[in-house]
This record gives sequence, C-alpha cells and structure tokens, in this order.
Amino acid sequence: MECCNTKQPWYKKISTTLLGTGNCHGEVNQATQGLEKIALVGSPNVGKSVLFNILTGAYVTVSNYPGTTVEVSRGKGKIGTKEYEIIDTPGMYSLLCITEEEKVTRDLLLRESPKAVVHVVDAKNLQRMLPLTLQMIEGDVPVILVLNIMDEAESLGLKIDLKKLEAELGIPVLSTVAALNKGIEVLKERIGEYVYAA
Ligand SMILES: Nc1nc2c(ncn2[C@@H]2O[C@H](COP(=O)(O)OP(=O)(O)O)[C@@H](O)[C@H]2O)c(=O)[nH]1
Ligand SMILES: [Mg+2]
Repeated sequence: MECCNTKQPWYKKISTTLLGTGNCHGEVNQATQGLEKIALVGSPNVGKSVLFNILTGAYVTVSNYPGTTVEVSRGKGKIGTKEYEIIDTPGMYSLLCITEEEKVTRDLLLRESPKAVVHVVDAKNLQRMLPLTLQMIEGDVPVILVLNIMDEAESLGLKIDLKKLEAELGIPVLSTVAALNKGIEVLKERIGEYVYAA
C-alpha cells in the first residue's frame, strides 16, 4: 500500500504492527480507545455485520489487523448505560485456525480479551456451527450464543428450545432476526447482564 512507504519512524511501524495499537498506518479509533470490548464472531454470512451496524453508531473504523490484509471493523456502542468498543471480526469456523481470517480472529480474542464474545450463528445450521461455541466455552471465552436468521429457521418449521440449549451449554442463548431489527433489545440486556456479572 502506498502510504506504508511514507517515512514513518521504524519504531512506530513495529509497535503498531506487533502490539496491535492500530494498523500499519498507525490508525487508532480514537472514539473507542480505552473502552471495554465486545466482539462479534462466527462463520461468514450469519449476520455479524448487520448486528454490528445496529449496535454501533457513528465513528466506525475499518482497518487492517496489524501485519495482515484482513479487515476488522470497530465502533462505539451503548449497552445499558455503558459504552463499549464493538468489534466485527473476520469469519471463523473454528478456533483451530486454518485461514488468515480465522487466525486474526483467534489472535484478536487472545490479545484484546473482550468482556463478551457474541457468537452469531445461522439458526438453520445450528448443528454445524455449535462446535465453535463449544471450543470457546472450553477455552474460557466469555461467550453468548445468538441464533440469528430465526425468521428463515421458523419458516422451515425448525423449533429450537432456547432455554434447554442455555441450560445444556451454561451460557446465555437468545435468538434474533437482525435483518428486521428483532431481538436486539434482549441481546443488549443479556450482554449487559453478562458483562456486569463477570
Ligand atoms: N433472513 C434474514 N437474513 C439476514 C438476517 N441477518 C442478516 N441477514 C442477511 O444475511 C446476509 C449476511 O449478513 P452479514 O451481516 O453480511 O453477515 P456476516 O458475513 O456474518 O457479516 C445479508 O444478506 C443479510 O441481509 C436475518 O436475521 N434474517
Ligand atoms: Mg461481515
């Protein structure tokens, strides 16, 4: 990229690239600096970015994760009375990384220790997506499971017992239809309770 060739001091390039204080261009989202973090994770096409847009307002920044060409979006969102940095992470199927996107998301979870990690899944494909939830529970990641695209699951006649799933997994489980703005208030409440109780 053109601006990477500008005369930036070597120590700044190294610190922003290695320590993750911004991208290789030294950009930091000033609006969210110092805020506790909430990350949205999950496979591609499950509605993470739609949820991200609902949860965040202005001041969204999209930048390359340090040392990579993988983009991460960050924005400020209010949950209850508190403001958080909301992070829209690259698509991930498993914590046992294979793709660069998955490595970035795993690295981000390890380095940035979000207060809550919202695992967004397609309610139609719950079975295929639950292994990542289990991996995160095993890894002590503070995970909340969100069954999105519930409208399509229901029209296929799928019935999912959220309370039972919640009891089995031992984590908050809820459903949303992000595209129609449904379930968002409950999502915010559950995130707020979860972070508060941590
Ligand atoms: N029917 C339906 N479509 C949705 C819902 N949420 C998101 N989508 C659609 O799913 C597609 C992928 O969404 P996106 O947020 O880009 O997924 P991401 O790859 O996880 O970030 C888009 O076309 C959305 O409009 C939902 O609750 N119901
Ligand atoms: Mg997306």
